[in-house]
Amino acid sequence: MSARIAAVVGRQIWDSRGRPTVEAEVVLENGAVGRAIAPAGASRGAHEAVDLRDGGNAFGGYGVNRAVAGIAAEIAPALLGMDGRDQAGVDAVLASLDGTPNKSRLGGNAIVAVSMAVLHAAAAYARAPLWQYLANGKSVQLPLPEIQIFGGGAHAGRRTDVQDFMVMCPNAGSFRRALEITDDVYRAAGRLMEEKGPLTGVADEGGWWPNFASNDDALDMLTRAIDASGHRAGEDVFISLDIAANELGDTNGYHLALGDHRLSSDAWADHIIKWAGQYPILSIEDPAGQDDWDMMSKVTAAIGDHVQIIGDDVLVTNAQRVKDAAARSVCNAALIKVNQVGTITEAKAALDAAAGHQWGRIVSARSGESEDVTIAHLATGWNAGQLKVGSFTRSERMAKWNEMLRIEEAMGNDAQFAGFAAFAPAIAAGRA
Ligand code: 2PG
Ligand code: MG
Repeated sequence: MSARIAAVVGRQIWDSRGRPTVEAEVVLENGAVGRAIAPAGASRGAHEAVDLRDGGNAFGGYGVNRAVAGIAAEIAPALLGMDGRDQAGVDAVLASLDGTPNKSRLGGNAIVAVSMAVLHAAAAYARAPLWQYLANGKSVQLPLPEIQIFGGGAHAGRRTDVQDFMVMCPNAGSFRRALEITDDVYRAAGRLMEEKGPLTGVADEGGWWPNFASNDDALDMLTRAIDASGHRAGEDVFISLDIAANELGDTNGYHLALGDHRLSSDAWADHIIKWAGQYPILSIEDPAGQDDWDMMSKVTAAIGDHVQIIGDDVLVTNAQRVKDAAARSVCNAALIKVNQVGTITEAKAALDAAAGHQWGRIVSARSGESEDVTIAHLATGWNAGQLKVGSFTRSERMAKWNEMLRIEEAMGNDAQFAGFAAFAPAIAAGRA
């Protein structure tokens, strides 16, 4: 039976924030089915693909009925009869059908759900797990997880300026062990937060709510939590930050709400460089606003030989921006979020561009998520080396970590944990 696309269905379901989102289901002629759910960001770059929302009063304006209607009226008729294994062909049709540079007409949410569902259907047709279908016979490594302990920024009412306080365990030796160590740190952090009081729950991605007087306090607490967990800071467990500085300013300077500091771009760069010397920091995402490339280059030049500097809002999973940023040594790693650009093919192109410059590659979830585990398979099958999902609580996050455990088990004796090999060569050589 053929792999031709026989049906494409969209529906409105609900995400981890209780907001509507798009689910797409694709059926091939032989009966193979693929299904995927669009995630949604809160701290978004200006150059990202745009979700189509209904607006108005219902569901806070977040409804996706128009996006779902577009799947039925335009996307399904255009894809019917195409070969479901022709991901590039399908994605090209989706992009040209939309016709806008940012997928705003049919909606990045509709397009990404369909693009990912087609990929799942093709893997089902090949009767292979998605990661294996993507690996296509090449040997791939299990990604190094980057896991949130405190969630701040736009995910926690801007309670801290820095958005994600995370940990990484590159010496863990296996994915399973990395999760076990992280669990020790997460629980130790909870105990310390409770002692300090008041413990006020969790942020959007499930990390502890950041009740701190300053960003430095949060870094101190995270370092203490690592020590209290019985693991060694800077050996077993490293700190990784997503500053998401786009939310704090840009070339004209940055505003830290904690303490009401205003800093020039240069002073903010110095501040971050100082943090990297004071704390066991291995990775820093978006130290600069999306257009402040000079500042980010300054940080990369100062510490990029031993600290991973990741572009997220700065690069928006766009292959051309990755190439431009590489030409100016803006960073040494790229965050890869399929819904930032809209299709699997375009996200893969950004990943390949980053790999071409020997950058680190981190496949990432969004702050609005669901039970969809596609990113676990992309991080593994694309041999990205790193995976960022959010915290170590709440099932929309745990679903991805648990899927990684199944993948690790399926690999059996061939399982290889990326560890320091997941970083740009200078960092890998210096730290390993
Ligand atoms: C990020 C993500 C995930 P959001 O900035 O990297 O933490 O957040 O999905 O809100 O853009
Ligand atoms: Mg980010």
